[in-house]
Amino acid sequence: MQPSKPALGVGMIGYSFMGRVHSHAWRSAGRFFDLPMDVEMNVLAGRDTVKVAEAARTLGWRASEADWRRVLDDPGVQLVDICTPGSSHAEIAIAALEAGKHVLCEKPLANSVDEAREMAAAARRAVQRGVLAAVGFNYRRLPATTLARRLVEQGRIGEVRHVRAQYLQDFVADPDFPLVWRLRKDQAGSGALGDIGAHIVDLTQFITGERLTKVSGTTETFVRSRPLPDGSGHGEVTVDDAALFQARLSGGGLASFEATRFATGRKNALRIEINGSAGSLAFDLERLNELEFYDATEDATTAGFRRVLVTEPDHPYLEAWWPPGHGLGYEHTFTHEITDLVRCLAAEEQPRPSFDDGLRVQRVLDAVERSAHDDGRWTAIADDE
Ligand code: SOE
Repeated sequence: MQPSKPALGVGMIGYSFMGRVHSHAWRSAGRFFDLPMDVEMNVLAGRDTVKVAEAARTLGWRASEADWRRVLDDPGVQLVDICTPGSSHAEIAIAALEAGKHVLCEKPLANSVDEAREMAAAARRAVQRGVLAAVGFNYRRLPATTLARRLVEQGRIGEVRHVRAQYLQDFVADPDFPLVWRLRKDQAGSGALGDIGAHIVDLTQFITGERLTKVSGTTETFVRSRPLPDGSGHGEVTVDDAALFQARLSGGGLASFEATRFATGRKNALRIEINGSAGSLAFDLERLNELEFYDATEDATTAGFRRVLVTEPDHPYLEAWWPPGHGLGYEHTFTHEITDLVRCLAAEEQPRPSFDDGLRVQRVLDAVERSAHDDGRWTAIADDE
């Protein structure tokens, strides 16, 4: 008989888009990967008693709760998964860590550097008590992006000279799209910058292993007034619709970033190209099972970008999935995120990205905003304390 595994009771807060994908991941991780703990989806919390009970039933949670604080008192919960808008991340995460619960928090970590700094400090205190915290930058968990990181680490593209990163969406391009929480600074912190720009900043730092050291940027809000969701009139858009910035990297390279919700026709197009002294890599989320690789050391008569189909069992995470050529999707990034997290918890190791990694991204977002308010002045990114 197999020895029984320790249980990991999970309490999740929030059940819209992110809550739904996280639920799928909590349910599937242990069915495809050999996890060292048994995940129990114990309680789902949300403000509306009826809706959260219905969501718990549909998404596979054992119980529901209308007050997130009660999740923190629940002895059956060892980990709190935060899938709420950014305005409540700091309060919930700090309270959960103080209550001795591990935390997984959706990105971006917070709505401001001050909040992120407090969260990172709480995580550093918690780790002394064996309590761990991670932030959910899910695109690190794709086989293709993890392979890209490994190739950079192995020196296959040499020294990083350029990063060209874009995250393009168009879901608010229609001026009649309502003033949802993602368009309100008090709830979301920022717009395209924090929502999707944060992903390409994290991915750049993850793949290259370098940091952004200074930025120069500009932001724009194209549609400044939108219909309120309840139909009672119009309200002001208080976040950016688009952000463009350039950066210097700690290894001496240059990087450019574009995050927009106004790229009509582009639904969820995250693209990143890295040019190194010995070759290049290119990734496009709309073709997420592929990685382009150019090896500049090859004979010039036959060298060229080759499309690597990242579906082999020896590719990252692929040991658990389908035969070669049978690709993965968006949801698998979260399944891999949960798998890596549970393995770290069982090994009592700090999961990555940590709250310190989240704070580093928050500092970049903040520097871009300050630069944009000062006509694009180059703005240094403070080192972490
Ligand atoms: C909406 O813009 C959104 O869902 C982001 O919040 C996610 O982080 C991104 O993965 C997809 O787009």
